Amino acid sequence: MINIKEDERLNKLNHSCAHLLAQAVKHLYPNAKFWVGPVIEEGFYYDIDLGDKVITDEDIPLIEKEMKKIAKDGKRIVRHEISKEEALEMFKDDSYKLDLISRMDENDTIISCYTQGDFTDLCRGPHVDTVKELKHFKLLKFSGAYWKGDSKNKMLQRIYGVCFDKEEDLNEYLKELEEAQARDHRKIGKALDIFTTNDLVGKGMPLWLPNGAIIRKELENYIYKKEQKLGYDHVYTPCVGTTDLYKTSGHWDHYKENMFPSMQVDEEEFVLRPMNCPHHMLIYANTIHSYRDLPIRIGEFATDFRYEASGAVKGLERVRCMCQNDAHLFVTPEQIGDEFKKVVELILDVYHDFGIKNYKFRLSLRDKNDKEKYFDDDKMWDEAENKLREVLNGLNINYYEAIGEAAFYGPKLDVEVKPAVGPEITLSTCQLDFLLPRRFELNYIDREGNKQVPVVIHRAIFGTFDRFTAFILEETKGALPLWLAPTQINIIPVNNEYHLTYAKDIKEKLSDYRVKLDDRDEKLGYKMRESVINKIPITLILGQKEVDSQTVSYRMYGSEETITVSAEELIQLINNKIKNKN
Ligand code: TSB
Ligand code: ZN
Repeated sequence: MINIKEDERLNKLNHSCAHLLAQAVKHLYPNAKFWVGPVIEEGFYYDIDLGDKVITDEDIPLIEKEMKKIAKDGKRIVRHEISKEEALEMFKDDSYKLDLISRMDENDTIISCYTQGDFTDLCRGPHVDTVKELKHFKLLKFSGAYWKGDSKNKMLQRIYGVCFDKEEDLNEYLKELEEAQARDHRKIGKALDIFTTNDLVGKGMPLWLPNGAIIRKELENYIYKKEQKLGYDHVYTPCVGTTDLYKTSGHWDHYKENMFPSMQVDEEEFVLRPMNCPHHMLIYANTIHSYRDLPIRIGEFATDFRYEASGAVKGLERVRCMCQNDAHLFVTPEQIGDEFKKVVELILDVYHDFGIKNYKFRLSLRDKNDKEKYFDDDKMWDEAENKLREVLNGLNINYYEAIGEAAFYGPKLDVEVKPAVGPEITLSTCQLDFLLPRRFELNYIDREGNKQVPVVIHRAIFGTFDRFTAFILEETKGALPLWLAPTQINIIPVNNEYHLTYAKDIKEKLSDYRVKLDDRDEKLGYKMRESVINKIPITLILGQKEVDSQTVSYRMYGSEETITVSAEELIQLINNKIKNKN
């Protein structure tokens, strides 16, 4: 889908449309006050204070109608430049605009405003010349949004929209948007009974339903096997730690705002862990190591808790309780390149198995000026960052660099993907760390018998099972490959009375797989349609013909063709498909 923000013309058009929205809202609700109305990837929005009024579905067409009316009126959009004093006077009754003016750069002595008819807004611009140009727009949705994104502040009304030059472009965009929304894992997750949420459990705390649990177990088995072959040792550790553990690691100083608050139990103070590294450091520290033992690869499917803003939590994609496919690799400095390379190769291997093609590698670096987030050791950072560049260049991997995206303990390689709805997210990650092993005073004995500090590579191939499942549901539109599908085979006897016994026999023969027998008293066509709606990979239709010839007739999801084979042939086909992951 087109990125409106990055297209110069569309950016300008959508920005102007945000003003048009504000003007229409002002006409309809004269007491409305306006915060900000930026252009975003999907179009624009405006955050509006409407007092106690909450926008409803009924308001949207009325606002759109008013927008059309103003646009037809065709007033010019005129830029004025005024001094800061004049701006303060002009907006003296508008606390939101005063806040914006007060936060402007000291050197910004000239402030620009844009006026269209009876409406003036503080704005840097640029804008289109006249509201007449705003012909093909649509208001898309609305929601509450805390002022400045802070839940302690007032809830404003956010209205989203999009604007194009041509009607065809708008229609095409709306169609794409509709398709993307149909792919949204929250929708699929609900339709296919994969997960649910409940306010009694809490925000960002999804409940995995039996179907979701099957997918998760399969993902666990899949990655566990890969990691076992690559020499990983899996462990189990508790999902809490004392605050002292996180003070030692540095999370307490650098990651506290992402953590749940601590709790006192007897004489100990605990936190729900946001990461598993400290536990794994202590597992390493449990034994004396020689250089000959390294690399040591400690893996865990580990539950973590993170404070994510309530407005940011999203289905399984951004949760507050998550399970990482985590591992920490303890290596000698000479082994960094090799181990890092193996992790990147594992990522590529897994993406190949899942058919994931659209992703970007991002080299996430520190922001040298942010001494609060990043520990202050330029030499260590430069060394780590250069090491990663070296490996990536050696692997011929295309990547882009992002300043300020590193973890507090080191630079990382992140894999970015685009979900159906919303901004890009990180799936896999591989991070280099010279800091934590020092803080935990880890060591190994080198060839000469001296103590050395190992380097740690943090890596998560799926990222979290939560986020990966969300992504895979969107990639496949819920039509999961046979090996992952919660129900793999659905058996439908054509006539329950006569064919059910045979259907039960066949079910018995397929007992190695996840099979359902639909013996409800419903019409064949209805049951077959439901099998498709539930995106079950294989549907068996067993009637008199199959009973007489001792065969099975099957339909693959997405195909209209019915094929008749023996049960043994079907089993062979199933096994092949599972083995090849297709
Ligand atoms: C890889 N200590 C490292 C670990 O060893 C770590 O925690 N890295 S992380 O912070 O980048 O998290 C790992 C992965 O978890 C991310 O790449 C991302 O895919 C996933 N993740 C992060 N936050 C969330 C969240 N709120 N919901 C779901 N998944 C998340
Ligand atoms: Zn880690």
